[in-house]
Amino acid sequence: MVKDKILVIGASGQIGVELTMALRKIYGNANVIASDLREQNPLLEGTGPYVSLDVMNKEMLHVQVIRQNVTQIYLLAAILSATGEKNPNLAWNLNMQGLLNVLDIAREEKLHKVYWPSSIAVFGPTSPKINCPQQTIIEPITVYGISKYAGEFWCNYFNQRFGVDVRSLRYPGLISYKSAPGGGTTDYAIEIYQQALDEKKYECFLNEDTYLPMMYMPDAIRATIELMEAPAEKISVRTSYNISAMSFSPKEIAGSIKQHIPEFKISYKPDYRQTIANSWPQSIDDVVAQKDWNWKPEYDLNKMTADMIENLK
Ligand code: NAD
Ligand code: AKB
Repeated sequence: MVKDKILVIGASGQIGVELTMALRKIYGNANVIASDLREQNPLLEGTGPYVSLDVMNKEMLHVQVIRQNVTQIYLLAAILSATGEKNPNLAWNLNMQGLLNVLDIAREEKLHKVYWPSSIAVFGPTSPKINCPQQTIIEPITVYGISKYAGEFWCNYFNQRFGVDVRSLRYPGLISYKSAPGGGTTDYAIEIYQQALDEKKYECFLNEDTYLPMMYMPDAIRATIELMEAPAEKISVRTSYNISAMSFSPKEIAGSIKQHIPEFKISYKPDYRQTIANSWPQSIDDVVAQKDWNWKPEYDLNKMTADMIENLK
């Protein structure tokens, strides 16, 4: 069997830290190279190789891939929905050019596999709100969503035209406690736990009945690894797979927290992120992922809350 050498780009981010640690457990510390534009996350220090790398610098990226004998890339560097609306050009450039640089190098160097995440942000106000299917009307209204939708078709194109084995998931909002989130609309569902513990109160930037699809990080990491380890013939979707775990509103997550911290109080002050949230589906149908590679989540809202509070304490 050929030994894989993996490069994680954006390894210091919310997903990158936990995905790098999980990949190191499977492939061995020395075979998973963490890289990012910013400094290494303290949780990764001493656990394996780290290189400072800008995904926009294609030449440097190419040199690293050749020098380190990289065979797989996980590309996580991106600008998320809320930050993207503040700087649309930057979001478009990074989200598109970063992906094209990786796909080009994957084709030239015949990499075994590439992973690139899409998002529920591809969906827009005209998509079905409840159990939004894999294939449906897709008219995103954020620059982030537009870049993810275009990216999905670039992945499909590189697979069909050049045989690049690139795989992708449309993550819902991801909730975790190990590393901070990077500027998304769903970040309230992370901040709320820390504030509930520290302040016993939280002012939410979405209104109380804003339902969004969400997932706990352990499920997201497992989904990513299960997708990447599935035999290629099982992968029928080369744009990006819908995956789902739970759907809740700020009022419901507050209720779940109150079971552990009865004095917790939530108030609401919606801002520009409300418009973004309103444009997304409330829940996702992931039947294709279930059928193709047996996707099944483990965490619901209350199980996640218990784990978040236990760990944040
Ligand atoms: P994040 O912002 O926490 O991490 C992104 C990392 O990329 C950061 O550490 C950043 O320093 C790095 N980066 C930025 N520009 C770079 C560059 N030019 N070169 C190298 N590194 C660079 O984001 P995340 O939440 O970990 O998201 C990772 C991926 O998953 C993104 O594609 C995102 O769109 C997608 N996603 C995330 C969520 C979520 O809820 N976190 C949901 C859906 C999709
Ligand atoms: C965001 O809110 O931008 C992300 C996402 C759902 O892609 N968490």
